[in-house]
Amino acid sequence: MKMKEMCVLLTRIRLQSRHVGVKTASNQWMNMMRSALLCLAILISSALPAFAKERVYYVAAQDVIWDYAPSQDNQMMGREFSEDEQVFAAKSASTIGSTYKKTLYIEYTDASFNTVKERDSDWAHLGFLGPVFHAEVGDTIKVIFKNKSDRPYSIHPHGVFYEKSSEGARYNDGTSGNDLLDDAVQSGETYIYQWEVRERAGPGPKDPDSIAWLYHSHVSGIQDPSTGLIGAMIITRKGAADTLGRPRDVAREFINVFWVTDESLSWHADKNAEPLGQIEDTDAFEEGNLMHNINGYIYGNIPDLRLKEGEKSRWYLFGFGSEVDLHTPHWHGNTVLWDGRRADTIDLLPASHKIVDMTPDAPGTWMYHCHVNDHISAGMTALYHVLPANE
Ligand SMILES: [Cu+2]
Repeated sequence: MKMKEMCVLLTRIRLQSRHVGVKTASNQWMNMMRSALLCLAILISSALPAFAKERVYYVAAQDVIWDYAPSQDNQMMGREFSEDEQVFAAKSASTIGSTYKKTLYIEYTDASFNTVKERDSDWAHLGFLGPVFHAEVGDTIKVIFKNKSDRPYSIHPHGVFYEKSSEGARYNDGTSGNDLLDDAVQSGETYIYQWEVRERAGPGPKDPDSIAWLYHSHVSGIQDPSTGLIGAMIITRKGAADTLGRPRDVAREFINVFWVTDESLSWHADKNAEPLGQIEDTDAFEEGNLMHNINGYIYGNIPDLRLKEGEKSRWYLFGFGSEVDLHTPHWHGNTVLWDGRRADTIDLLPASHKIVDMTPDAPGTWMYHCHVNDHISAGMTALYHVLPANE
């Protein structure tokens, strides 16, 4: 029954009670007033939109030691690294191996920045990416950013609406004063970024119920992300989110950034090369710094890409980097829907995204890799696991 119809019915019931003849005039008047107030309350509450939320995240830029291949072997093939693979994954007189000093966006539980917020297994696959900011159209995202590293960094978001004081990038835009504070947050300082999640940041007419955008440091738009300061946020269509801002129409979400991260562009490049001393083979050294990764993992080391047969999952796919970064993620065993079309391979370019849905019908452990030849051999490979529906 519609709200207006309910009000009419309520008023009718009250009016009919006048003819019963057992109530006094003042009682009847009170009942009619109560009905009117009740109707007014129902009408107002049905006209108001769901309360927009402020989504608050505590994020630090922090130096860490990152391992692109914690298992120290080729997980996708189930064997030790071959000689060619060792260029990227093993330490030698001319190659650094899989372990680098990096600076990452690390999520904390509160403004004291004492306790790191642990990731559950659903999000372990994020690897070196920063935390996911979930929000629904109409919300505001507020990031309290503390720079715990020793260089100035920022957070520049894609997609969402920001004033100049929350853009996180410095260039010749004619701004001054407080509008420059967000551009480069100095070592030890804290800054609050605030972004409006307007309709234009949410899914378009042909998008699924949620889409994703990158965010990254932009003091240097090249060196900062190469050092590790990059992450993604997920925006859900208005009315389609749960209380945490996540899309209700999918059981699992995955964010994958396909990227040949050039560790020679990291602010820590010299420090990382220090233990090698005088480098014998500079070609091997430069090649070995090109980490062909998904979320900071090579050769099948990305963990917990798990989903269930018959359950709908959403994959937010990004490219990043330079002219070598044309990537074609490909799933064995199952297919995906993109833009209303069926596919098992998707094409990506640097900082572009595509969002696809997969409802797997084939249980098992499957290959998932970039289909560019050179990228397969250099380690841009993974395994994803489809658990049987009855398990
Ligand atoms: Cu690729």
